[in-house]
Amino acid sequence: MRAMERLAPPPWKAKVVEPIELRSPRERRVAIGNAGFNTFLLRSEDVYIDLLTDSGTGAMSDRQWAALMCGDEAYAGSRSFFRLQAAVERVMGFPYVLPTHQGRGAENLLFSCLVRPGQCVVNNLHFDTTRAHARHKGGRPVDLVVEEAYAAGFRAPFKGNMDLDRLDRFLRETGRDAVALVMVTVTCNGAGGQPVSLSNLRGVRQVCDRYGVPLFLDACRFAENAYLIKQREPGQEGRGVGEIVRDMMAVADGCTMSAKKDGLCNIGGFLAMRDPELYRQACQWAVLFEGFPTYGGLAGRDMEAMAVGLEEVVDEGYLAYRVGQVEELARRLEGEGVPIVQPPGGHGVYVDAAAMLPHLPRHRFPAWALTVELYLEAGVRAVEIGTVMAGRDPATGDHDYPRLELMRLAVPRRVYTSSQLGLVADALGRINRRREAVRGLEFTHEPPFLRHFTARFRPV
Ligand code: PLI
Repeated sequence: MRAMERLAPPPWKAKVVEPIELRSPRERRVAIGNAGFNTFLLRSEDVYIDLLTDSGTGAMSDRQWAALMCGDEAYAGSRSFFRLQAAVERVMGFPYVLPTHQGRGAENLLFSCLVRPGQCVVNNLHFDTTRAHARHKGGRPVDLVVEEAYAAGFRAPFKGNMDLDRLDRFLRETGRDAVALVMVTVTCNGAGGQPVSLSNLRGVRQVCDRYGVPLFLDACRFAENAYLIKQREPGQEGRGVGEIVRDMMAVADGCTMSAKKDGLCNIGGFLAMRDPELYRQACQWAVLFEGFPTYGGLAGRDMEAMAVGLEEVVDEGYLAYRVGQVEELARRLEGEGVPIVQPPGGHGVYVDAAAMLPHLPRHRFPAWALTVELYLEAGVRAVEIGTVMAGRDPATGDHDYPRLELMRLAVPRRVYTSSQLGLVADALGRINRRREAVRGLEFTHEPPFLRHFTARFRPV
């Protein structure tokens, strides 16, 4: 693994800017109180540096903005659809494409075709919407990521890998008919934006072939994954990212894609595949859930921006800066003694809140408490990936404690400068030095499901 010591400058300059403002400490106290101590309920104008998500929050290029003007808004047979289809085929190699309003729309179409009630959907680690869509079709989501994904401080190059032995055993014991499909999420968001190696993807394909199970990628962050393969996988360092992307996709029968991440767009997604029969079936569902198959819930202009974004995202200058910026944030946090998931992944840095705030029991939500503290300290918005987000175990009614209690600092694409991210590291450093003073929280309002979006709390 190669750690970059100095961040290369970005291969772009700013042409449009959006003013941001740091509220006073008193205003921040009022804002977070009004939001029920939930960063999802803050107004974005009360946020100084917004690291809630890297999804749909990136800056488009001048070429993407120019492409918007060329959108063909025809209901059927839009020229913009054919541009998108050609870009997907060129970059990823899949001939059949169905645009969707965003990534979860693609999950809905795919699972509507492939998942029957009672069947399992296997993933390295399901993202929430993927898990929810599998369940919505009566499926049973199963996570088979490698064990080291759960060891936050342990450094391994590919902590997003599927555990191939467990996958083989699971498919053998469960039987082909009880498994709808296998998915691999690249990069693995739930484990810290950790990449999946090319050799692991090829191994997953071999196991799937042994049992005749289809394999799809959740490709949201495919370019970041390819760049991390180039950096970390022996034998891949001399290759182009575009080539690595095509090798990653070559193992799969298709992919779901949220263009809000590595499509460099503010909205959009697609389902791509090789099988014409599956495509025909998915078109039927597309008409019902998304729109006619040549627009799928998007404007023609959105498809134009996506086509350009897919070509731009595999640019190695862009990726070196993108991944380098995340690495730099991680280095600065390490310098402050803040415990983080190691090594940093592609799209953000994940703070190990359980390790940072050991005085807080899990039922006082340490990672959530840290998001509140970080907002109060510096107007920075992060997101909890921990106990609150995990929800309750339906069988016992208790919190369904996840193995990791993390706070994610997701870095939007082409948005913030190094000095702005440095400010985030400084703020967490200050909190770390007085960490025993960070208070836990309890619910004042707890919604029955997807509770993190609208829950309200009070400090205890
Ligand atoms: O938000 P969507 O519907 O465009 O995409 C859903 C989705 C699917 N897979 C993965 C790995 C995701 O990370 C994902 C969305 N992620 C969000 C919103 C995030 O904040 O990470």
